[in-house]
Amino acid sequence: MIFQPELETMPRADLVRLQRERLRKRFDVDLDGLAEQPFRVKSDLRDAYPFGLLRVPREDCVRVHASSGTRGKATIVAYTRDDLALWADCCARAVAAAGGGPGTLVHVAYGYGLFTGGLGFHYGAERLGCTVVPASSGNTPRQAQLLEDLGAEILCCTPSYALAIADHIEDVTRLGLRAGLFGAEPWTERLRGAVEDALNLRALDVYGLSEIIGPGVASECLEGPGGAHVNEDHFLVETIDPDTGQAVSEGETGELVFTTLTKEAMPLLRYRTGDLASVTREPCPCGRTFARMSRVVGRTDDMLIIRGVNVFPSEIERVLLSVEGIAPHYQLVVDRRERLDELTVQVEGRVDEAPVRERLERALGLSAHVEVVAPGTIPRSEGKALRVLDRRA
Ligand code: DLL
Repeated sequence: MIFQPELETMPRADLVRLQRERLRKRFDVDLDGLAEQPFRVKSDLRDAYPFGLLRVPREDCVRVHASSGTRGKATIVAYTRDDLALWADCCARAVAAAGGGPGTLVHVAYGYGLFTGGLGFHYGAERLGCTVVPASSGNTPRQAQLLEDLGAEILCCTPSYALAIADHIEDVTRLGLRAGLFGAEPWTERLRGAVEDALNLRALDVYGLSEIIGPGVASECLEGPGGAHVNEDHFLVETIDPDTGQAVSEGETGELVFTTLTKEAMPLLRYRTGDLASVTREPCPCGRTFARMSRVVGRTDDMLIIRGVNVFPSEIERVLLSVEGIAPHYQLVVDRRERLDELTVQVEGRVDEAPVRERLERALGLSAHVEVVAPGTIPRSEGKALRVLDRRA
């Protein structure tokens, strides 16, 4: 189902016209001159903490949220009533694209509170007319129980939390789940397969960030997996070379940059996300005309440099989950011994360490220790998984 077909399937020429009008109105900037505008970055938000970037009186904001602050101090974002409405629309589009509609039972296990995941999906699903189970995250055995008892059809949580919930499900055939809206953290195609097997559902990627709105900046549809439709009537997307700031060509991986076209409280022009992905405007079988972004393949700041070798955690995940018998739970520990960096990869599952080590070495060009630990040893996350423990600092 398409929630707002008049917008989501709009001919691209009309869409560009709408973007042009909105950009002019909001920022007094012409679309053709966008590339000359300066970027905004995360530290602009930190410097303006908490309310320095508000473009409306604080009293006109009806809600605040915060970014998770995993990399430094959290930043505050604020919403007017109309901001909340457009956000709910975007999340309703995501739930509809996952097969939801009025009456669909939607279980929300993203954290409720300052994090945007829980309340974002909550109001999106309500907006669509779904029956929402506002479980929030935590108390994982009860999550499993609720899924079994109430028969939710759509699950919303981080992919790592979906796996943690699956640990507590005795008989997956007793679940009514059809689809899941998973995001807020990087995950690979391999992990998608693991989540789909563990919960017997279609796992869709949903992308977003607090600074831009929260979840619902982009979301995958059931018909055209492999790309999340960017809600381009609200968010203009660019992909740039992170080193030069110049645009990369369509389909090439670059850093995602967003401009909010409609937000009132905290509009942002050319916000650099740090997230690396590619964008295509190829038509999608679902009929939506919005551009699609690939999975986030990494962040400009999550690259590990170990003994001079550049390593992306997502690359390690891809290698690990290609090994038969490895469970989709892992942690990377980076340490410094006798002035040399060491990478230890902890995994669970029924595997021998030597072949995993060899495969990692071949793929990364870096030797790593592999430790197969007892099932349940690696901490399960209730939200964003903490995959890397860097003990060097
Ligand atoms: O994580 C918003 C969200 C909630 C998105 C629920 C999806 C689902 P922040 O806490 O501000 O907001 O973190 C934003 O998380 O810049 C990415 O690095 C990462 N991220 C979000 N979605 C994905 C995804 C929410 N689908 C930061 N794949 C972003 C990879 C993602 N990374």
